[in-house]
Amino acid sequence: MIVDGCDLNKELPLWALGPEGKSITQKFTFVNFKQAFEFMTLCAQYAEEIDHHPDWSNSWNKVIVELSTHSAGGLTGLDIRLAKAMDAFASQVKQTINN
Ligand code: H2B
Repeated sequence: MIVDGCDLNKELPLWALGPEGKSITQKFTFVNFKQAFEFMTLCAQYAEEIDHHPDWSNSWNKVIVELSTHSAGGLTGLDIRLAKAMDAFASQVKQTINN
């Protein structure tokens, strides 16, 4: 599926398409709660900057994320932007803690 010029399979391979193609989801797994929360903090700051927010839940070292543009009733370029940032934050946090 292509959203705002982004081929989801190619550019966001870790994300799965939700029901009816109206959202994308990913389960992020970290080594512990501290790392998961560090990831969530980075995401929250970015979400505020772009005024676009994830639907998510956290259970210890796991963060389950669903992205969708509520006002549009489906996926937009803002979800793509947030998804790419979240992928980058996840690898940033994992490197920081593991090194
Ligand atoms: N986040 C998401 N995921 N979808 C929206 O439609 C949305 C949002 N709308 N964050 C924004 C906030 C809107 O409610 C505010 C008023 O700009």
